[in-house]
Parts: sequence; C-alpha cells; structure tokens
Amino acid sequence: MYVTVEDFIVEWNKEAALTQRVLDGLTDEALGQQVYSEGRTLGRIAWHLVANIPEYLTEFGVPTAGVRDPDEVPSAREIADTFRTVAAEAAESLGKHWTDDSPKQTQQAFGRTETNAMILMGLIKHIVHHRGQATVLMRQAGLPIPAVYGPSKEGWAQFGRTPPL
Ligand code: NI
Repeated sequence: MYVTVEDFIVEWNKEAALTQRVLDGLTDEALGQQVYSEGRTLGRIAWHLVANIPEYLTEFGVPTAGVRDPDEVPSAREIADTFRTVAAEAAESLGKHWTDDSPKQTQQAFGRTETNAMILMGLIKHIVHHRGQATVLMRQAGLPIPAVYGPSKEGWAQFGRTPPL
C-alpha cells in the first residue's frame, strides 16, 4: 500500500519500466493481432492502456496532458514513445500536485468512496491487466516477449533452461 506520494512514484516507475519493455517490443505488423475475429486488436489494447493514463489521472485531480488522439491507434513506435512521455509526466504531476496527505484522502470513484491510494492502485492494475493481454497477443503474433515479473520463454533459453510448467 502507498503511504506517501513517493511510495507510489517508486512503484509507478518500476511498473512503467516493465510496461515500456513490453511496448518497445511491439511492431506495426503485430498491431492487428486479435484473440478472436471481433476482439480488440493488440494495437487497440496497447493504445488504450497508454491513452487511459492521462484521462484517469486528470479525472482524479492529477492534471496530465492527454495523448494526441485516443481513438486512433498510431504506429508501434508512437505507442511506445507516447507511453514513455505519459509515464514520466504522470510521476512529475503527482509529485507536483500531491502531498503526503493525498494518498489517504478520499474522493468519489466508480460510484463509491475510495482513497487516492486505492484509486492510484486501480490505475496500475488497469495497466497490468492490459499489459498481460498484450503479451499474449504478442506471443500469438510471433514476437519475443520481454521478462516482466519473471523470465519469459526467451529468458529461460538464455539461461540454457526450459521454462517450468
Ligand atoms: Ni481497460
């Protein structure tokens, strides 16, 4: 749990580095990959997780510049580059607008009263959720997957090991 703003920023930056590694692995050819024919594409999911960050933070009182066009999926390069900018701005804006009292203050969110700490944790969970979806689609598209919370298949291979079942 986050007690101070700094706690959150440390966690945010750690997760952002993992997300960046995944997004840096995207290619334009892979962005059309879908789970099923009516499903969202990899590009749509990746862009959604990026574009949502400034919307979410601004909604909950941490003003953050939005992305160029949340509805139009850009190139793989632009998705990754925009995430880099948005993630850095998010940390900066939190540092500027929040005090150490902010995480325990409450506000209305999703039809209930939540602490700012819970609200921020919700944003990280949202990113992690879609990042997980993205890695599956990247695998289906034949892309290598970077290590996230542990080695990917490629990571195990570098150690000369097969992944545990
Ligand atoms: Ni979502």
